[in-house]
Amino acid sequence: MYVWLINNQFMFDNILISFGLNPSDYTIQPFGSGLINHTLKVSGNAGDFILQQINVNVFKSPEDIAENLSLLNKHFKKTKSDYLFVAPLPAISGDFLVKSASGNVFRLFPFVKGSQTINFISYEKEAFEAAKQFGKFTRLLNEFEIGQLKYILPDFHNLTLRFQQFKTAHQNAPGERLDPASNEIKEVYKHDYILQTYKRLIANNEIPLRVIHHDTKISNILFDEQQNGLCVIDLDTVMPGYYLSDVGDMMRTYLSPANEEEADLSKIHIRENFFYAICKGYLSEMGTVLSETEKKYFIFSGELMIYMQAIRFLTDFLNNDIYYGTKYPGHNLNRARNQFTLLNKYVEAEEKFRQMMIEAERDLSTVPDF
Ligand code: GN1
Ligand code: MG
Repeated sequence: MYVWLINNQFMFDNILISFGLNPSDYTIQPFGSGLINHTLKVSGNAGDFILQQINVNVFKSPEDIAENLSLLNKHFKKTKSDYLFVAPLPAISGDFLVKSASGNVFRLFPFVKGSQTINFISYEKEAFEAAKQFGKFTRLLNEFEIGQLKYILPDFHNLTLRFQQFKTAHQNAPGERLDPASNEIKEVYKHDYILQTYKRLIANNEIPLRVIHHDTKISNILFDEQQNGLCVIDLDTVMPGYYLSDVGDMMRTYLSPANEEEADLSKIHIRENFFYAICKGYLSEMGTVLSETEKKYFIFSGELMIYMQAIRFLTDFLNNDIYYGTKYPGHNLNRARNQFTLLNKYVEAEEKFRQMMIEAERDLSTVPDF
C-alpha cells in the first residue's frame, strides 16, 4: 500500500488539485480496512478528507453510485437537514468523480471530525448503536421513491441466483477441489429449506423493497469517543432491497466474537445478548415501520445471510478463488466452514432469540432508550 502511495504521488497531486485542494497543504495516508476500494486519509490544517479510488472491476458504473448518493443527499437536505449523511464532495468541475490520466476513478468525502471506526464488536452498546444507525437510515428514507435508485450490483443478495452459481461451480469443479469440500457441499443441501423459505417470500411479495445499505459490518459505522453511533458510511451498495439483508448481515457479523476469517472453529459462538442489542437497536428505529409479516422473518434474516455467505465462499473455492482475495490455499473453504459452523449455532439459538425478541419489543414499548 505504501509503495502504491509513493509511486502514485503525482497522480494524487493532480486529483487533489481537481478537487480544489493544494497538494502541498496536505499529507496522504492509507486508511481503513476495506478490501474492494483503496481508501486514503488526506490531512491538512484546513481540515481532513477521505479520498477513495473506486474498484471499477466490482463497481462497473461509479456514475450510478454518485447519482444515487446525490438523490439521497437531496432527500435528506429537504426532509431531515440535521441528519449526518456523508455525501461525496464535488470537484471544481461540479462532478463527484474525477478520473486520473491512467483511468482510475476517485471521489472525495469530508472526514467527520472526532469520528472513529472499529473492526471488532466488544460491547453490546456498539451492536445496539450500529443497528440503530442502520435502522435509522432506512426509516428516514421510508418516504423516498425507491424507483429512482439504480441497482448498483443487480441480484447482489438474490439467494436463488447464489444457489444456482453454487450448483454450476459444483458441476464444473475439479476433483481436487470437490474432495476437501464434500462436507460443506452436504451442508449446502442440508440447509436447502432456507432457500425454499426465501423463494416463497419473494414469490408471494411478502416483504417490500426498501432503501437498504447491504454491507452492515461494524467498520461501516462512525462512532464518537463515547461509543455513540454517528452515522453509516460506505454507501456504494445502497440500493433497493429487503431489510433482511441488513439485519441478517448484522447477525452474521456481530454475534460471534470470532469473525469469518477464524480457522479455529471452536472460537465461533453466539453471544445471545448481542442478538438482543441488535434487535433493540434496529427496532428502536424500524419497529413501527416494519409490517407484522416482515417482523416474522426477523430471525430468519440471520439464516438467510449466513447461508448466502457460506455458499458464496464455497462457490468461490470451487471456482478456484476468483472473487474473494485469499491469503493461503483453502482460505475460501475455511471461510465456508466457518460460516456453516456459525449457521448451525445460530439455528440452535433461535428459540432463545424468539424470547429475546419479545422482550426487546416489550422493553421498547416501555423504556424509550437502551
Ligand atoms: C465483500 O470487501 P468487503 O468486505 O467490503 C462483499 C460482501 C461480503 C464480504 C464478506 C461487493 O465485502 O458482500 O459480505 O466481502 N462485497 C461485495 O467478507 O461482494
Ligand atoms: Mg463494502
